[in-house]
Amino acid sequence: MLQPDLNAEDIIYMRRCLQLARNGQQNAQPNPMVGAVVVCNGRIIGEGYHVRCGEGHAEVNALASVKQEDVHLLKESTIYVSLEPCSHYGKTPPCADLIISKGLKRCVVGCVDPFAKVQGRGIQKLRDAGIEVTVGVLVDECRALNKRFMTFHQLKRPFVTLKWARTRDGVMGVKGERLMISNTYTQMLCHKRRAEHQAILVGRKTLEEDAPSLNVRLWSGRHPQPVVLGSNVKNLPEGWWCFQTVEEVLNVLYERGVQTLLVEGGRTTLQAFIDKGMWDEAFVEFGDFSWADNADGKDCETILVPTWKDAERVEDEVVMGRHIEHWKHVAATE
Ligand code: AOF
Ligand code: ZN
Repeated sequence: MLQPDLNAEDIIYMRRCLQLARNGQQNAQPNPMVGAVVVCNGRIIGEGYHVRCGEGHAEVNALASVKQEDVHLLKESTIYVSLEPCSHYGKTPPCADLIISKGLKRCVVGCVDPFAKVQGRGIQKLRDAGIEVTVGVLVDECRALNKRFMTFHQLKRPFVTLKWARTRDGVMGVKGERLMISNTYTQMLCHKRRAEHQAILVGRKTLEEDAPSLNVRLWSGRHPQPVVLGSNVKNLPEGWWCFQTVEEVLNVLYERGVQTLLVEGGRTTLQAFIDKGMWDEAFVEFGDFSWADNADGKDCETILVPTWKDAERVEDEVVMGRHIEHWKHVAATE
């Protein structure tokens, strides 16, 4: 979306907003990461970001950071925000009202807030109050930063991340054996990944055979809600949720406000999400050995990696020499 009045200065300050917003990565969720910058005649007089869900929004923090001696400049200033200022009373009052009451001259917005209670109403409020509003500066980057939040509100389902580990020859498991592919470091990464999701899911077979705890032990952070997919689940651990189908999982998680779901397997479960097209990104860890070289002539039944289409390789992560491929679903919202 190219705007006629898009200028180089707007891009520079919006970049700063994005940089500030990322500081909220750990604690802003399930709220979006948002950054704001107040600028007067080429000088930044205030900056802020949304630190923690439940606390002040980016605009509130940016305006609060303006020094007493600069307050009189607000009437000539522009406020840059990576997400549309809110128009609703949530845990905090509307940012659009605050911007209006402070008398700012102009507001530059990165992208529209897809949250049903906002969706353009913040921008409208500002315009109705006579503030000049520019929308869509670095729009793709602003949306990508909060891709999980965007997916949740636009597609009305959680953002789904798939994760598995494989040997060089494409084996992700062996029947009746515990095949260890990850090492100490990639296990830590896996726990970090868990802490970044609100819910985590495995299939019935994985629950019964591996009895995983699915919590965060090797990293610090919140434990995701454990979920199992499958019918006739025996001995559901306390506090776990159980659903029969992919659709039911996604619908109920959406209704319960769960924005992110990490699917850790096994193969049948991963394949079920892939076949329905219900995934957004995937992390595939490559072990440092081939099953065939290590099988010692044993006649075991191997479980091969899922098969997929519409998957696009994005970038690799390398953790202590281990390769982790990062893929995204091309139909995913971004
Ligand atoms: C903004 N600036 O920095 C953020 C916004 O419960 P609340 O009051 O915190 O409101 C949460 C909603 O506000 C969230 O779903 C999203 O629509 C918007 N987030 N808005 O103006 C911000 N973080
Ligand atoms: Zn707000």
